[in-house]
Amino acid sequence: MLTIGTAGHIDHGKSSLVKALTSIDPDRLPEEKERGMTIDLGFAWMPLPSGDTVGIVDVPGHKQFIHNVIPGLFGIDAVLLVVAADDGWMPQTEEHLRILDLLGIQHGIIVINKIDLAGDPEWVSLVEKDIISHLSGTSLEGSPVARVSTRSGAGIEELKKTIADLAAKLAPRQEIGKPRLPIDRVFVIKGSGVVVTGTLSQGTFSTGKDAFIIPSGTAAHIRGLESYKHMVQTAAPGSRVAVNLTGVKREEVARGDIVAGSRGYTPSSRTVDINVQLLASAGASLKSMSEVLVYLETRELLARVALMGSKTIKPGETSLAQLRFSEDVAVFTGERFIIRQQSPAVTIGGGVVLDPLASKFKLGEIPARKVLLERRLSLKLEDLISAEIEKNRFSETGSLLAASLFSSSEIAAKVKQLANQKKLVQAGPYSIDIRVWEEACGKLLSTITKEMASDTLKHGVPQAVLQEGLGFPKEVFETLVLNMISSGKIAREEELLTLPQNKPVLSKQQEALKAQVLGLFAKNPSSPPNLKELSAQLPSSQPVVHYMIKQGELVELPDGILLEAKQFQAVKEQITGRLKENGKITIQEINQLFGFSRKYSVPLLTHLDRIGITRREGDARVAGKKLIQGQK
Ligand SMILES: Nc1nc2c(ncn2[C@@H]2O[C@H](COP(=O)(O)OP(=O)(O)O)[C@@H](O)[C@H]2O)c(=O)[nH]1
Ligand SMILES: [Mg+2]
Repeated sequence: MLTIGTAGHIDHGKSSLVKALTSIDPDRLPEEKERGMTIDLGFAWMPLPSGDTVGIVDVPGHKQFIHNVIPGLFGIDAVLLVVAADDGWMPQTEEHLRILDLLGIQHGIIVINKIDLAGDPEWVSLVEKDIISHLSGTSLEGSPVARVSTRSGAGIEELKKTIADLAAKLAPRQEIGKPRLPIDRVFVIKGSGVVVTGTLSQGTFSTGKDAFIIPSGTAAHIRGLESYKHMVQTAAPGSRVAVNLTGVKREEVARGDIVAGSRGYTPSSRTVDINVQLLASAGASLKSMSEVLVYLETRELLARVALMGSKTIKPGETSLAQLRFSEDVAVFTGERFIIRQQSPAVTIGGGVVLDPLASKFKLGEIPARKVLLERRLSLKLEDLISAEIEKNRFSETGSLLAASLFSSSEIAAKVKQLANQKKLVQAGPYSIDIRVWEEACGKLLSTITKEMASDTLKHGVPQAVLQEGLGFPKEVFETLVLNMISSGKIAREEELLTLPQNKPVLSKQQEALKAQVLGLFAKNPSSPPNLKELSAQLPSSQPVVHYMIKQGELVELPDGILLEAKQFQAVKEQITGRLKENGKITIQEINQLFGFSRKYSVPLLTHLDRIGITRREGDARVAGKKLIQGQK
């Protein structure tokens, strides 16, 4: 579906032209009829020989109503730029052309109207020549020219054919699954309720579906859809639609709001990074932090323009900058906008949204920020993805560039391609910048290496500590770890990460400590030192003792009781033997056998119970599960 708009100076015959083409009078307001002038947007449509319908948005030409013109020109596929033959190029023709150029409207037909008043065709040719010179260097350069008179009807049929030819040439509107209807009118129909109108973009709407009003987030329901005076079940992108909404009140919606099919692709922010262009015709330089009126789709918003890296830009110059709004604004990357100054009220420039979810920049951040924004300038998906994940370090792939003019499947496919080309890494639901990934690999390895070197008895570094150090979510960290394990760079021991083939070794000093520890055990077989006593007697022996436990040279029992492994083994065997002989053993017997006090025998039996050698029965111990199984 296509929508075309009119543009041009007041009284040059835009509304008359729409009427001549469609037999619909776009001036619908009583005040418009009375004053004979378009004040607000008008709408009409005409059938094409192809069977399609083309919608027409008629804009006012008076400079006083330019705030109504811009919302009308947003979202059009092509324009009919009307110039009256008797008047020629006028200030509003110029301003409208500037706006069309800033919005990037590439297609149009130049309509020289009122040729009945021009007298001789020579004059019309002069007017045409002048128009062509004005179009030079703009998005409409090279557009076809039609000569008509809406009064006599001359040239109208030919113009209809030119429109049909243009429509056939234009690519159909993109369906990216992110339907949005920037509202240009709201009214109430008795018995139906709230109706909003606009040009549907980037997706389809269907009757019965849910919708959301952005920015308020109010949930609504699409009760009915009308396109070109026909009730439709589904409305296609690019078509003019009237949507009958339930669930919202009249005062909850206004021009400028957006009806969206989901909240998922309409994140909003108060700061939006842009590339801004100051028109050569702007009367003065643009100072950083100036307050301007921003026209975005059908919205009109006040914002400050924070220029990046310069205090002012001169007419004709462009700059990376940031729009700072006083409210949350939902926009898409790649969307164009217009800026006007408030007084005197003139269009001074426009630009394109590069990052709709920006944050206020600090002076020191400007150089790095500019690098990423310059990359976004191409508006190519690959560049946008790489700038986006470089900015965030990693992003959830599912919501990556949600607020952009690309479908989620296009984005997913491109992410996959970039991952195959090793330009980014996919880890679980996240996409990670390749440099961030490589840096993290390096940092992980160097942290582990450093920690291990600082203490040769260390078995590894806790994963949680390493994950926190990298600031990664669990899935990203886990993917990184698995990747490094499979490439043999690191190894995992339970919750610790270590170097492959890492064998804790004792230093000479520690070997000496170990000998001292063993000496204490040999000296006191019936009352060996526990953990606490060891660290009191041999300060700094703790890592050595833990190493010995881990190596199986010492056995740790409850309450910090320690036994030398070979002693424990002997004790275990003797108890096992007793149980086989007598069927049971008591604490008293154990104390007698080994010279232990309860301080040792109780933890010993607790441990043996735990490992299934013994089982408590009354005051005695009998054979445990493990022991019985071993006997069978
Ligand atoms: N003589 C003549 N007058 C025209 C023609 N087209 C429009 N007009 C008159 O020009 C005036 C302005 O037309 P309108 O369509 O309202 O202009 P708009 O402001 O551009 O929408 C009206 O009085 C029209 O009747 C034309 O082709 N020839
Ligand atoms: Mg008009």
